[in-house]
Amino acid sequence: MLTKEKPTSLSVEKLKLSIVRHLRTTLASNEHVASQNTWWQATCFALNEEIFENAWSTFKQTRLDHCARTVNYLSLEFLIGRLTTNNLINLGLEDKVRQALNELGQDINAISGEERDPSLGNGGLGRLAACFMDSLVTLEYPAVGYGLHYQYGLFRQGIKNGEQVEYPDNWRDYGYPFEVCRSSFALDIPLYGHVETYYQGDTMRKRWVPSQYLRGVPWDIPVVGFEVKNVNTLRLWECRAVNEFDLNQFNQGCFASALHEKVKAESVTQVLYPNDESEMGKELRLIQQYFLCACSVRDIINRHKEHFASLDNLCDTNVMQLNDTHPAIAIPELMRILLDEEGIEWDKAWKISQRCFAYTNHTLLPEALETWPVDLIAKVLPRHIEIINEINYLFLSQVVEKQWPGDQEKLIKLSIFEEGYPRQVRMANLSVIGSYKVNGVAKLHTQLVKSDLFPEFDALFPDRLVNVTNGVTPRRWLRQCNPALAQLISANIGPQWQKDLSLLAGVEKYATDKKFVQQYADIKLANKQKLANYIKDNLAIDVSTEAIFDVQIKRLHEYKRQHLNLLHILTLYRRLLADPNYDMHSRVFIFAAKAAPGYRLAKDIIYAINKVAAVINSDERIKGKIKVVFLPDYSVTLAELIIPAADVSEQISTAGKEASGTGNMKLGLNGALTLGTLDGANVEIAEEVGDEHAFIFGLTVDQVNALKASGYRPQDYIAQNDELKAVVDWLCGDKFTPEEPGRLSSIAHSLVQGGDPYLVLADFAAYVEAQAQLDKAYRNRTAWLHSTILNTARLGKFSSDRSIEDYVRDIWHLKKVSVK
Ligand code: GPU
Repeated sequence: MLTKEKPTSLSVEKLKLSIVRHLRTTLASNEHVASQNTWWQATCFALNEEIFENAWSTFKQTRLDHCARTVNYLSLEFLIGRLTTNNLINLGLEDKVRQALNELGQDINAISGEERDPSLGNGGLGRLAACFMDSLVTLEYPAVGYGLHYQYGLFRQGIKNGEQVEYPDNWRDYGYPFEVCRSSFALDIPLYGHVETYYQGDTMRKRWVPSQYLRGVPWDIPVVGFEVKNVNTLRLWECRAVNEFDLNQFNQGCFASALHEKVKAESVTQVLYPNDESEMGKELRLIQQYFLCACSVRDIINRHKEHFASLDNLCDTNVMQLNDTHPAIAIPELMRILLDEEGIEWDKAWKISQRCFAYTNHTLLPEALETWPVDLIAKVLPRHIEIINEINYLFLSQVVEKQWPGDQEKLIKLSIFEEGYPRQVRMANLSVIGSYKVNGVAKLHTQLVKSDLFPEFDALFPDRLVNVTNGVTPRRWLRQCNPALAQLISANIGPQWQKDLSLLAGVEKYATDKKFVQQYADIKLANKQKLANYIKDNLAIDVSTEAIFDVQIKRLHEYKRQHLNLLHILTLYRRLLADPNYDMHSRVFIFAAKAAPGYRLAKDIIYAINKVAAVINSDERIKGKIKVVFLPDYSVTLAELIIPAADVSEQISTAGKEASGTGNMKLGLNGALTLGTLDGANVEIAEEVGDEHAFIFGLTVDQVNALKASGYRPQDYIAQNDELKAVVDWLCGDKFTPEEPGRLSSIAHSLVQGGDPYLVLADFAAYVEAQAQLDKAYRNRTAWLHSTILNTARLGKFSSDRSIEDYVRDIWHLKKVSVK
């Protein structure tokens, strides 16, 4: 019912033969001795036989279609999650492979469980890139994802005595069966050195004389389309030394220093920086960014040049999408190639370059807007800083000065350079100036990009800034993570929703159908039971599926306000202690979140959640009315377990701070009701689902701005609210940390003396009230189930397929290439 059988020559018999053949000839094992992990690898290799053929067909077909325009998605992060089940579903082979493995005495679930999460991203930005790759290939658009082949992905999180501890994530350890090293496409990338001027006839030319090279080796991961033959490529660059070691030094007995270059080069793609939404200014990070861009731009040009002698028409065959400013150095890199290597004059080069780039902005947070010290760029990329200078000079003198003659303030604000000590390069300004389109990721966010972040750019280039609201792939975030619900939907409206999520609207009429409602409720209950079992097995906490499963899962950040959630939990706890008969439905508060290793307050909040959890969970006086669960090591795989089990989706960022959010979409689709502020895509979610089927609370962007402008005084809120005062005081004492009094006071301190930059206290009362409404609403079971089903039915807009069609229509202008 769920899958249309695709024309594939793979039968159960053939799959069995293939899996056993790989056990024996690829993996040097056999069906009698193979470990589960070996079985898993053999299964992947059997799938690859189909996948790699289709990848070649897709590549060839794109060339045959006159080199149809390809989008190159440049991103420092691709948070793809496990691929085994995803590939099985997309290939339409789930049932056959289950049967094949079954007949070989193996269990498909156990085998897919052998895969480690490739967690090559931090959070929303990296996961969005992965959803977009899934949609692009499923919609049959030519696309290449370009990223880095980190040896270590995002750290694994452990919790020790309540505190986050970080462990290395060696995700590929002894290899990863879905990737293939394409050494024939390796490239050498220049670095450091100086710039020379020389004459070619009468024309003065420049050339970069680098003092070092790095080798970029591509690893390709196939991206399998759903119910289509198309397979696109995710190409991840690994950095290696050009020379393995220094033979001279080696022969003189200096073994360690002979290896120095190798070790240094390999450090470039050793590890993903774990900082979400904060810039770092580290030389190695700049080199990572440049390394990705240089390898990818060179690769794109090489592909183009197989069919065209010049780069004049590069924008006809390619567009490069910058996933935030992280790969913005690609702009001066392409300019350098056009000017210095191709000998194209500036104006023409700029026209070509500008038509190739588009930039997605993912944040308004000032600390996340990247800047690099001019001196650092000048040292690492001496030619690029000259080009950036020239871009800036021409922009200020020819564009800004024309529009606002003599307006010094505009020049200061729009310059790519931020004056000061040290002088900095503003990557966002470079990206806006160097791109033909710039987009925000939700309606509200794009409005704010236009009105607050780049108002002058919007005035200068009125058609440049556009909105593309984010989306999530329904294949992973409904079909794969919630197979029972997917099955139920398909049984009633047919399976087409998987490729056109707007068809979920057809579910609406079943929201009052007794049988459907009961089945929907049974599925939610079963999903809750599965999560409850996991919680019991991993944390030894008993939770009842009768309780409301209230979920906040995302990176830990002050602006996301996990501490607002915590203050509410403390408030309920106090009420229960004061009155054991306090009337509330039982609740399980579920958190999962990683904190950047250097973000002290974020780690303190994790510690506080765990300490509060320990006290509350073991307090028999409250009879299990509240349970607090912090699930360690949040990942794509863990999200796939939690999301289908959620009743409530906490989306409580300070209005204006969350660009979009995408967990809000995943949770809503799976029937959780949103408890959220009017921020990011929450606004559009509430619009789609209807205010009566969500719990919207708190200050709006305008109210936040007005409050800040009038001089926000957090103490006033404490003075006016005894409950708030009491729970903030709790954090300062020893209630939850008897061995270390005051250990949680940093949180209280940030809220009071620290000025409460994210207005937690200002929104507290409204949040507690919204929570009370929600509690009441949950107890009307019929009405709640109705709202829940309407959430599934009305969120079809938030498919990444729709986002991709928006990008194609408004920015990329791609044609589909169908593989037959
Ligand atoms: N986002 Br910038 C990240 O996850 N990491 C970043 O470095 C930056 C943005 C997120 C936004 O916070 C989130 O609101 C958005 O939904 C997501 O990008 C995808 O656009």
